[in-house]
Amino acid sequence: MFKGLRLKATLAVAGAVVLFSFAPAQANLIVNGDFTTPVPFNSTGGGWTNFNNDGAGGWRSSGGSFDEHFILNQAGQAGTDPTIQQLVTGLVIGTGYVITGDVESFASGFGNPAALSFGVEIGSMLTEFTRNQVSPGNGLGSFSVNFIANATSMLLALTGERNGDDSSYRIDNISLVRAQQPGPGIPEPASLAIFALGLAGLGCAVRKRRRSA
Ligand SMILES: [Ca+2]
Ligand SMILES: [Ca+2]
Ligand SMILES: [Ca+2]
Repeated sequence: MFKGLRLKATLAVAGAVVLFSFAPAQANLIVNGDFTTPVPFNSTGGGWTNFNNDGAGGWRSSGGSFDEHFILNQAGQAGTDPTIQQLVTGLVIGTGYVITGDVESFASGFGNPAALSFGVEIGSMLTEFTRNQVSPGNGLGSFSVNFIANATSMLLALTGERNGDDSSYRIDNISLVRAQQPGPGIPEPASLAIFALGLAGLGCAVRKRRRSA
């Protein structure tokens, strides 16, 4: 009996390994998302275009929690925001994607941690975050934005100091990948639950019929 149990457990583990190994690794569509290649100041290079940064902003070889990264800073200018952007190509229209990145507050004495000062814009879809959300306690944090592609090429723009606030950010490890979808033939948890409910209902119906017979 114990042998049978052990065999069942082994088969279950093997099954899980097979399922996970079928999940394909999603390719990052961002060029130089880890900023290993330098990005020239307020110019285009290393996959990115950046503008509205002051001398305290721009590409850095190290600093804070990061190795090579980028600082969004413009001394709190009200009318403009420090920006870095990249045209993402190879998107499939109607497909879901997720944008993620690491964020850390830079010069945390400036700005309001509760203001919407960090922006992630893909095409015309803008998501704004507060410093409290992306860099809790001014420490190392992250952001995540989901979207559905409405064009094969879309402009991704990351901005700091939004809405007149002076909060500035170090950013690194920017990624844009296809959102994970359940593989073919693997039922979603929701449909499994509906199936289980259906079975239970069938059981009740059979029992009722037996009782009334
Ligand atoms: Ca880096
Ligand atoms: Ca600004
Ligand atoms: Ca600033």
